[in-house]
Amino acid sequence: MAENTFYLTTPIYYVNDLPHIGHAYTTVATDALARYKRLKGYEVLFLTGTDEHGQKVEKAATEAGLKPIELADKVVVRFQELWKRLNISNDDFIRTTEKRHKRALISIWEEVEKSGDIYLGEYEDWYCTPCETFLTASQLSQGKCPDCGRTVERLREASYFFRLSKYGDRLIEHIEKNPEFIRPENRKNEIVSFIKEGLRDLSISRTTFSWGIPVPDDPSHVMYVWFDALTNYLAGAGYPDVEEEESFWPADVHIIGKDILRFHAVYWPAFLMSAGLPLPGKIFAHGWWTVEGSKMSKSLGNVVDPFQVAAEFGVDQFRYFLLREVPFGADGDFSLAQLKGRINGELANDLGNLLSRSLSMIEKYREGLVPEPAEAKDRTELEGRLKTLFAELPGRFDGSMGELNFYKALSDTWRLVREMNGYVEKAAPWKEKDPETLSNVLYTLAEGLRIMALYLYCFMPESSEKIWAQLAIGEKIEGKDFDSGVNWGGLSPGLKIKKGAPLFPRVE
Ligand code: ME8
Repeated sequence: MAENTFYLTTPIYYVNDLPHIGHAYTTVATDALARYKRLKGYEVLFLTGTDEHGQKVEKAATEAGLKPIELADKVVVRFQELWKRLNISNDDFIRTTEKRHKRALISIWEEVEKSGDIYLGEYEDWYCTPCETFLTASQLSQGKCPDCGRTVERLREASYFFRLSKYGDRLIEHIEKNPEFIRPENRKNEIVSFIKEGLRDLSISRTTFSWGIPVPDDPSHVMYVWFDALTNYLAGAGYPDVEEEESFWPADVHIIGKDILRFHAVYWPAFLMSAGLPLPGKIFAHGWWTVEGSKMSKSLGNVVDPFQVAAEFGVDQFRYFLLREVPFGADGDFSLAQLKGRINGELANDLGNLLSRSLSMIEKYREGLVPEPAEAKDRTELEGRLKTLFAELPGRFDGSMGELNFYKALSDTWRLVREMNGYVEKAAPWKEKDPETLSNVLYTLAEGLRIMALYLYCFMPESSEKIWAQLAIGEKIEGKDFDSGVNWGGLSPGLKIKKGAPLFPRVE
């Protein structure tokens, strides 16, 4: 693997449906981590894309009177537009209908076959088409799919099988030796129990439909959509053409929803072991969003359209809400009341006001010039407390980001935003008579804001850049070095600030 690189991925999303808030959630979270890693000096590969083969897509296309590729070509644009709209900084976008993906897929199939792990057999079981999953009778819930609750069909067909049963012990060993491999802990425990119940060989080809990549030397079969889809992560790293030392593979983290953990934490590592390839460093399964307390579903008509939320409330407001509302890993509920509460309470009041007050005072008392900090005369305690908190934040923040605990990274940062507000009240620059002390307070506010913007950048890139622009820093945060940037004292006195429109307007 190449040095100092960081490779992270989102799931590739099915093109049978339009993007919704769930897709936005995973991708925004991955974007936050990608942006953070870049600021930390890593060469990052952030991959997302679309999953375009399989029965589900074929069915949706037929229903829409389109060929599968026509449906894919249409829907993929919506995903790409959404990522642009949400300021997602993915370095690559992969579609499973691309040549590079097909090449990777055939290659891994051949490697797995060489290991003797593929055999031809016959498959008969229950199948849930929306979830593209075979289910045993005992997995059904009242005769229906346990995940989506929909009707299942009985399927019987000739099928190639992958010897998954052979990999149980090795998987358990890997999970035990690498405590960070499956996160969070409760999800890891579920996977461990699933493996310990005993793994059945896995059907990895289909003959009942044709929308997929044909099995090498037996084109009457197409590869199982999950075998196909998971390989995108290798294809995105240039497999099999890029040399190992040059490659971003293995991925550092696959970020996914809890619904697809088994595919990522059991099947995928087993395929990789069989092909003799290294395993990803971490698989993080986040929780599931409900909407105003109910499961999000087309039939209930409560599917949240991320384009609409962004248009109505703002991109950064939406991004902030998603990562601030619930700890990453836990389930959450999307409600307008909560969203508005966060926007008005935290973004508009705590942060937006702090910026506009601070800049107004610099305009009023120092003609808009960031003052030279002076040794505080009688305020050392106030500033001292604030500076100690600023000095402590990098370690805490890095720790939280390392665990993908975006919620904690944000709440710790917010604690400082609130401390800064408390500081303004106590320091009361509007009453200050001593010019040096006043300079010091104003500098402290501007410098605190500069640093806050660095912390918030990975969550709210556009607003953070605006804070820097208003402080007239003359450089962009993107491309900066985080570690030196968050040290106190980086703001140059003498800059002529440019107070702008309120950063986060209140919403009704
Ligand atoms: O599963 N809350 O694609 P998909 C939170 N193509 N996240 C949600 C969500 C919700 N209510 N609904 C969806 C697939 N998600 C496969 C993946 S990867 C090799 C192949 C998110 O379009 C969550 O990340 O059904 C989930 O894992 C993903 O969307 C499923 O997207």
